[in-house]
Amino acid sequence: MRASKALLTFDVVTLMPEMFLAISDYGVTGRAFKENIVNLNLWNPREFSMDLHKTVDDRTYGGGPGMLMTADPLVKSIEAAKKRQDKLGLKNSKVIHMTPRGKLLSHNEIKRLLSCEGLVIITSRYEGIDERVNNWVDEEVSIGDYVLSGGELPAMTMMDCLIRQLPGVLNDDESATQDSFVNGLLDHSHFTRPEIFKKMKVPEVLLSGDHEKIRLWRLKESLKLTWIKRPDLLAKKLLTKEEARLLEEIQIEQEQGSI
Ligand code: 4F9
Repeated sequence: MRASKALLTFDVVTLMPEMFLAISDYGVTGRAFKENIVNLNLWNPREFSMDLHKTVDDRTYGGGPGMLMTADPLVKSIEAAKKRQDKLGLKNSKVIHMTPRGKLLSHNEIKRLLSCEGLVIITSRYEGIDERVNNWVDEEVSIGDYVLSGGELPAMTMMDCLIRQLPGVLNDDESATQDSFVNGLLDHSHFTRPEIFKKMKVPEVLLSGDHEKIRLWRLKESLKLTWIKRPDLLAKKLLTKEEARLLEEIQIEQEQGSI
């Protein structure tokens, strides 16, 4: 057990707290929670509902289909969660609502959020939340241009991204330093045993033991994959001299029809 304080504390507001077992009890993230590198507390607005039936939703003013999460149980949950984070003395704690209208999550956004020691994450169900709750929200985050059945999976997506960046979570073998997006490029392709699979061979250079040659091959692969699959990423990236030279090679090879 880790004696020192967690690096990141999540307080999640959700009507479906059991869903978060997916992140707290499994794999790399499960290990991080077990080792207390990260902490998770769950706040169910239903427990803050004042009426007999523990209502947390209602029809929208102005009519139309769908229900909204009402303000009072949500705000009570947020305030309880914030109070707990304040008591822990967490620096730069933020309240985030997972919503399709939020700022798109990216590796850069994840790096920015890593400056927070505490996050209160609101996950909504139904058609969303009463607009007035936004007076308690610091940031809105989206994981992509699509609508899900609720904000829980987006919250867990963001939490997983954050957790794997924290020191001590990944071991050397799992290191995130060479992941896709870290250097603004897609990861290169990978091969493992056997050396020949259904007549397909592993690229010779990877068996050469020449680390500099392998580094260059991988960088060129990264550039090639990014150029083919995600040219938008390349357009945003400042290339090093070496990268620019490799990209030129790739473009010439492509014109010659060898890619
Ligand atoms: C949240 C979708 C963040 C994408 C929340 C339904 C959502 C979402 N990114 N969809 N509730």
